[in-house]
Amino acid sequence: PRPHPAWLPPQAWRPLGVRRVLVHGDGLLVDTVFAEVAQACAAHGGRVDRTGTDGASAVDPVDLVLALRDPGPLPSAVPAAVTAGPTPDGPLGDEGFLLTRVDDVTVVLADAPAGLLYGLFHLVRLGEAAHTGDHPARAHRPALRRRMLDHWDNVAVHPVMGQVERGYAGGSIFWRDGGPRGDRDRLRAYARLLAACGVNAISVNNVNVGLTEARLLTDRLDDVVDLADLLRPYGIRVHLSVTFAAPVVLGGLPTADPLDDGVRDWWESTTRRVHARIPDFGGYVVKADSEGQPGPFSYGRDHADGANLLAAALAPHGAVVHWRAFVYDHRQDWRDRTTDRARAAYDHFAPLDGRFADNVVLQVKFGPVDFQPREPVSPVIAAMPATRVAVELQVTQEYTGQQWHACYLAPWWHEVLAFRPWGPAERSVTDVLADVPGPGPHRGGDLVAVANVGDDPFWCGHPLAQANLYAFGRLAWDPGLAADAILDEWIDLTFPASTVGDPALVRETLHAVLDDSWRTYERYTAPLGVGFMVNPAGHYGPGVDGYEYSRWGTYHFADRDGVGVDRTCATGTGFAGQYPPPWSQVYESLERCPDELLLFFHHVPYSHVLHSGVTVIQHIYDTHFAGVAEVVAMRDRWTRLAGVIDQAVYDRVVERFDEQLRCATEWRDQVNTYFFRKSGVPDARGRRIH
Ligand code: BDP
Repeated sequence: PRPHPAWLPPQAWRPLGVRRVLVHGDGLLVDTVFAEVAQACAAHGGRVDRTGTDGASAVDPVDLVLALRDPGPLPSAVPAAVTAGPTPDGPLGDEGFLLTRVDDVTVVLADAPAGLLYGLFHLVRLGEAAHTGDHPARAHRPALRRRMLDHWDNVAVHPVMGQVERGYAGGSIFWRDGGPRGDRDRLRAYARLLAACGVNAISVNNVNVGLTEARLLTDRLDDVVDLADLLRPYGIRVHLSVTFAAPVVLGGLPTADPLDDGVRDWWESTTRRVHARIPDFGGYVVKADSEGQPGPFSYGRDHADGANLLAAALAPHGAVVHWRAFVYDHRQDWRDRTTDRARAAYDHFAPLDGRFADNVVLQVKFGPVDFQPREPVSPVIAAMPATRVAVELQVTQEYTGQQWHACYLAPWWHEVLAFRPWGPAERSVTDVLADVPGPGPHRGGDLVAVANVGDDPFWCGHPLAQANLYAFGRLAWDPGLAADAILDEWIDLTFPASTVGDPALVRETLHAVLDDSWRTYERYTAPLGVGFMVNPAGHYGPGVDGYEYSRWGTYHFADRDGVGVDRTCATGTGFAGQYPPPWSQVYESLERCPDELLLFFHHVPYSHVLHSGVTVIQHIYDTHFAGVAEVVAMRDRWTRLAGVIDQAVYDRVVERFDEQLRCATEWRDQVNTYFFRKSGVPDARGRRIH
C-alpha cells in the first residue's frame, strides 16, 4: 500500500500568484529542485524554465528565481538590487541560501546546489508569504553541519529485536528478511521528507551489528551503493554501522587489535573499496565495548586507539567515524550503592580528551544514562574541549511511549540544546556543538538521533510522531527554534489549509494535544527524574521494580523511608562532581537541585518538601492523577477533528489515544500503589490509590 503523505504532500506547495519560475544552475541537486518546481507547477499552474551556468540566456519576466550564483553570470531575471549588495553575514557556505523579494520577484540564491534545495523547502514552509510584499535579503545557514539519523535497522530479522531494534513503525524501510526492501519510491519519498526538514546524513544499519549487517561493508556493499544513489539527489550522505571485530569476522584475520599493522591495512583497503563505489560515503558509526559489542578493550587498548584506527582509514576520503560514548558495565552488582552507571561515559572518555583524531566525532547520548524522559544533560559534553562531540537524541520513542503515546519531544530537546553547562552567562550545548569560539579548540557541528520511521503507512506508527522527526531536523538546522513554532510549520505542511475542513481548528487542536504532551508523559511515568521504572521486557508500560534487582545499573532505591539515587560527592557516587560549577554545586545541594531532577541526584525521605511546596510522596500522587486526566483531555480534544481531517489519520490517532489512556492509567495505578505500600503515607486528598 502507498504510504500516507507526511509533511510536504505534493499539494503542500501552492505558489499562489507565481506564474513563471526560473531555476538556474547545474548539478544533481539542482535537477531535484527543478523537478520539485515542475511538479508543483503541473499541479497548480505556472511554468518553470531552466538555465545552466554556462551563460545560457535569461528568461523574462519571472516571479520566482532559484539560482546558483557561482560560477557564471546570474540571469537577468534577478533584479539588479539583489546582486549589488554583499551577502548578509558573510559567505553562504555549502548549504546556506539567501532569500529576498524585490520588485515582485522572489529570489533564492545559493553558492552550492544543496543550498538551493534547502532554499526551495524554505519557500514551501513560508507558503504564500514568500510571494507577497518585499523581503529584505536574509541569509540562512544551518547551525550544525551534520544533521544525522541513525537507523537501528537490522538487515536480517533479529530473534528478539525483530527487523528494527526499538522500532515502533513496522518493518524497516531499507531492509526486509535479510535483504534490501527495494521500495524505491518509498525511499525517494523518505529522502524528500528528510531534506525538507534539513537532515543530510543517515546511517542505514543498527549499531548492534550482526553478521549479515557487518557484511554491508564488504560483499553486500552493493546494497549500500543502491541506497546512497537513492538518497544522494536529496543531499543525504550514507553512513554505516560497523563492528569493531570486522577484520576477524569478515577479513579472516586472527585479531582486530587496533595497533596491529595487518588490522590497519585491512581497514584501509576495505574503506578504500567503499569509497570507490560511494565517493561521498559519510563514514562509520561504532558501538564498541558496550552491551556485548566487541571493542578495543579485548586487546588492552583504549577507545582513542580504537576510534583513531577507523579515523585513519576514513580520513583520506573526507569521512568521519562516529564513536559512541555509550560505554558502561551492564553487569553491575545491584547491591553495591557506590557503583553508578551515570558516571560511566565520563569516566571512560574524559581522560582521553585530546587524543582523538580530527575526524573522530564522539557521539554522546544527551543524558548520562539512557534516553529517559528526564535526565540531566550529559556531563561529557562539557568535559572534552579538545574533542569533536555530537549529541545523540532518540526520536524513536523507546522510553517515551513507543509511538502509541502522543509525546512531542521538541520542548525537551530544545531544553537540552539550550542548557548552559558552565552557567547562565556561558556557552550552551548548541554552542559547543556548533563550534562557537571559547576556551579550547571547539570543533563540531553534529546532531544525531535514532530514527523513528518504518514501513508503516503513517511512517511512524503514530501519525503525530512525525512531528518529532520533523522537529529533530529543524532543531539541528536551527537549535534556537521554539518547539511550538516548529509544530506550526509541521501542521501547515502536513495538513495544508486547502486539504482540511477547518484549518484553525486543526492548528488549535494539535497544539492543545501536543504542546505539553512530553510533560504529561513525564507526570504519569517515573517521578522526579528517577527513571527506569519501566517494564524490562520491551521498555513499554510500568515495571515498578523491573530493574531494581538486575545488573543493568538503573535503580530507584525506594524503601519504606525514601527514594532516589544519592549521586552527590559528599555521601553518594560522586556523579554530581562530573559537572563544572555552577551545576556541580547546584546538583550536589539538596536545597538547590531542581525538583524535576531531585531523585536523579538525591535519596530523600518521602516527607521531603519540594520547591513546589508539596512533599515528594504527595507530588508522586498528584502528578500521576494529573497526567492521566491530561490524557483524557487530549483524547477528548482530538475527537473535535472527526470529519475535519483525513479519516484514516483521524482513526489511527483515536486508536492510539485509547491505548495511551489504558497505559497511562496502568502507570498511575502501579506507581501510586507502589509508593503507597512502601511509604504507608496516604494521599492527602483522599483519592483511591490501592
Ligand atoms: C538502549 C536500547 C538498546 C540500544 C542501546 C544503544 O535499549 O536497544 O542498543 O540503547 O544505544 O536504549 O546502543
